[in-house]
This record gives sequence, C-alpha cells and structure tokens, in this order.
Amino acid sequence: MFKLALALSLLSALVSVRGHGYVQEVTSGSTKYTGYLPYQDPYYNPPPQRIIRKIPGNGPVTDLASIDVQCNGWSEGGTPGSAPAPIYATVAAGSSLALNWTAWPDSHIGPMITYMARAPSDITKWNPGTSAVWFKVHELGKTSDGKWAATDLLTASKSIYTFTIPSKLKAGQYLIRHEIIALHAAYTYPGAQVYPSCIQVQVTGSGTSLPTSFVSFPGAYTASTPGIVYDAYTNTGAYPIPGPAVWS
Ligand SMILES: *[C@@H]1O[C@H](CO)[C@@H](O)[C@H](O)[C@H]1NC(C)=O
Ligand SMILES: [Cu+2]
Repeated sequence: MFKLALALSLLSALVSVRGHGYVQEVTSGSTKYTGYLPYQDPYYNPPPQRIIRKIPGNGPVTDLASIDVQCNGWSEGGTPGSAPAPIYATVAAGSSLALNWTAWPDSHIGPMITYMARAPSDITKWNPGTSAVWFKVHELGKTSDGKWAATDLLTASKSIYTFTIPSKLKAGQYLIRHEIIALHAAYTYPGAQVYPSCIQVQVTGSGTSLPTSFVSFPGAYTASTPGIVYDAYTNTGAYPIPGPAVWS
C-alpha cells in the first residue's frame, strides 16, 4: 500500500510538472472537500466519494461541439458527459466557494468562468445532457492593466479562485460548472483549450430567484463566439469573455 501511494504521488508530481490541471479541492467556510483526483481515485477500491464529477485526466477539451465540454467528459455506461458523483457539498446562498487548482502552467493564459444549473431532481443522478440549463454566475478575463485570470490572478491568490453563490438564488440542488479557457493556441479553431470541472452542491437560504435565460454545453461556445478564436499575443486590448452575461 505504501509503495502504491508513493508510486501514485510520484506519478501525480510528474503529471503536474507536465502542465494542464484541474480543481483539486473545494472549500466552503471551514469545510474542505477534496476534488476528484484522476491519477489516484480510480486506483482505490472502494473509490473515495467526491463532490466533483469524474474527469479522465488533467487535459483539455478542444472540440466545442462535444458533450465533453460540459464536465470534462467521462462517458460511463452509455451516459453522455460526466457521470454524477455520489455526494454533494452544502453551501449557503450568498457565501463564497474557494476552488483550489493544481499548479497552473504560466503559458496557459485565459479567462476563468463559472456557471450553475438547477437540478430538477436528485443531483447525484442528474445529467443535464445537451439541455439549455446553465446560467453564468461569475467571470474573470483580462484586467485593464493586462493581467489574465489564469495565470496572473490565480497565481497571485495561491491557485485559489473564489466566487460567490448568488444571494437571491432559490434553495435547491445545483451543478456548478467552472472552467479555465486556455488561449495559448486559440489563434485558430480548434485551439482554445477548455478545462471544465462540475461540482455538485445543495444551496440553502431563503432566496426565491432563478434566471430566465439559459445556455447549453455543448452549444454556448462555437468557433464564432467572441473570445474563442483569439490571438492572445497580438491583442493588447480588452478581452471579450465568451458566453452570456453574468446573471444579476
Ligand atoms: C490546495 O490543495 C493542495 C492539495 O490538497 C494543498 O496542498 C494546498 O495547501 C491547497 N492550497 C491552499 C492555498 O489551501
Ligand atoms: Cu496544457
């Protein structure tokens, strides 16, 4: 067992050196939830229970028409997209969630964006498929002085990205879809690299609001969406963050 653990930690160290990444930990108040660890979890029996849906590894999705762009793909038992995870976090509307990313390569500049989707039924069984159910709750692109969400701001905050669950959001179960879109090869399509993570939560509180317009994944991003094909090295002006406006 010790040898296995050692081999696994060496393997994950090697993999993190090679680049890319994923959300490895979610913190709500004083509660920490370990993320789905693609280089460790599959080797345990029984597998650890996580609030983040399975991902195949630390690599990106570049085919924006694929269901994989939703939760970083992991088709299982014929289910398109990521299989539901067995548990969820409980978070209060109006509170913030801190998402801890694995070491992010400096070259992979781009925006960090977060969507939510309300589960019509048990979040541990629900899969949104291609339905338009997603609304944007937070986004960071490039600041006016040229700092990118990834990697400048993320590095400055010790690899922690923080956003707030909208305070007026109706209580219930939601899937949070958080992503970095890396733009280092986005001068053409396909090129932009999407690194999504899907986190299952139960939102508590007395809010009563829901948005009225929604997007789908796949669907929200195409080759002609502003900010998807983008030369991040020659464009020195403002960056158009892909997708709809943040719900307010
Ligand atoms: C992020 O998670 C890693 C792995 O659990 C941990 O070692 C690191 O301290 C965390 N970062 C912060 C700022 O909490
Ligand atoms: Cu990469």
